Amino acid sequence: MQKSVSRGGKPAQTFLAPRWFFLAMAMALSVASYAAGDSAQRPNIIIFYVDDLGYGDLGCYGAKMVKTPFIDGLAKKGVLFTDAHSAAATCTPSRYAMLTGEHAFRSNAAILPGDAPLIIPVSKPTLASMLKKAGYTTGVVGKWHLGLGSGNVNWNGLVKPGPLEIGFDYSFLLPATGDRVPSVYVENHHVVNASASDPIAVSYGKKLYGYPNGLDSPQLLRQKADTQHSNTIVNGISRIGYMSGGAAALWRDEDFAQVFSDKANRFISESSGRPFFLFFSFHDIHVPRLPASQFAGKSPMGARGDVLMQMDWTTQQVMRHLRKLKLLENTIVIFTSDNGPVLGDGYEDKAVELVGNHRPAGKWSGGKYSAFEAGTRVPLIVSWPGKIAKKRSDALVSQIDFYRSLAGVVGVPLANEEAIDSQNHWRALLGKTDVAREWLLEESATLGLRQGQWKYIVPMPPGKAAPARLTNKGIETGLSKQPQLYNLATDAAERINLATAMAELVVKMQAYVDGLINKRVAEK
Ligand code: NG6
Ligand code: CA
Repeated sequence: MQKSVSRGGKPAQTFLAPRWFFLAMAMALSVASYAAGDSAQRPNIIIFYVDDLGYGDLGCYGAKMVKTPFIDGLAKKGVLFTDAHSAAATCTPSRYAMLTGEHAFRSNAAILPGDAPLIIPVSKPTLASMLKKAGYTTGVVGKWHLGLGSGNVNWNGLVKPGPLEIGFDYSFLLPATGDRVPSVYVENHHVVNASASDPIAVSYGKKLYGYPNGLDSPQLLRQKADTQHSNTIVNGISRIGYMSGGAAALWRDEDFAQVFSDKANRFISESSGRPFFLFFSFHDIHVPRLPASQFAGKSPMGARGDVLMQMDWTTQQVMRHLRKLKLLENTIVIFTSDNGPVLGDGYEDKAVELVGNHRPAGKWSGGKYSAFEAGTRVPLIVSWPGKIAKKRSDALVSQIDFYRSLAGVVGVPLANEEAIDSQNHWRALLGKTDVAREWLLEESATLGLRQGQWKYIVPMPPGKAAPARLTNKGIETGLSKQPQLYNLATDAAERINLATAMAELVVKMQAYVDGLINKRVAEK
């Protein structure tokens, strides 16, 4: 369509308008008819999104020291993926990418403080708004970490824009992370139990008083923390950032699993009759790890093992509820993680000391934050009882593909400028084929490109601080000032850098990355 070209002085739009009009009408009709049609038949969709769960952390992915029987059961009836990826090695960029179908580097979305504004523009279509168009009731329960408000949010008034402005009908949130203030729940537009007589203030700069902080009052702490996590103490745990007020609104970390599963189940009950989309976003197994009493001390791996068990239980609570409502057969369940695993992440909770033989990342190197494979290679299980059979799939897929894949399922046509990094791999997600992505981008402090067995890691630019392959906190970053090329088929651990020996492939893969950085529309 050359809409700017004109003939004989007349704007070309005059000639094109009727075609656009018919196309637009056809699109509108197809959506409307789908939305109005047999909505009862359309599958419900749940994304269980665990925080910081590693490739090797589940029984069905080889874990021995910790038991995850319920999720193993899901895998027994569904498709278990061995080469599935979050879009990034940290939370905010992964979530941004999954919900928008666009890589986070395009809008510089990085880990956010707890007072950050919403980073998804309200004008941008999202996975939730797309499904809403198709007649779905949409909800998000749990960790958000995509910002709220538009700067200087008033925690005592209307907290918006947020999920409700980008396509969700219902939200019950932990605004940022468990280790960041404000340590309160936000339901739809309001802090739960906010009180005008005890107003909430939040700061990520200036110190606020009202609650003790970790540096001044270490004797009040239940877990010792690093300096970064040593600000406001809530529930015996110091967090990142300062907060005052809102005493009646403060959460108890030990309640998260119960509170979130109750809220999710209520959302499901209230939406039955219409198809629903639930984004169930765990706090587990992120720090601070404070399991409910029924899980505390139950695993041989300390707090990290306990919250893994709790995460398994939480999934079961929601799935049991589905069974009770007889919705199991008509619900697609997608179970995955926002980034790879980490042991010590700010608190002394014995995760490092008690890990024993357990390998949170399985056979891959790195983990959360890392450019190595375990940064983004995470568990993915897709289950749809009665519709898909048990299978282990080696298809290369990304969470960024949920957008176009699900749009295909519910029949919503997408513009070329929408979800530009997303590809429709629905057949692969259902285990009907092992052919999916030819290439896949892994985002961390740099970019990595997968093509078949090859893994290329873009070197850090000369101006950036010298990266360490291993930090003093034991985190294998995978960053280097040199290009890195690995053959994952023979070198899963990314130890033998072939970049010099295979310089031509490096040039090709870098050119491919450059092309992806510059692209503006979805691929056909
Ligand atoms: C980091 C925090 C880490 C964790 C992470 C976010 C420090 C030193 N580390 O900045 O503890 O909160 O942010 O994790 O502050 S994520 O899973 O949400 O990406
Ligand atoms: Ca995370």
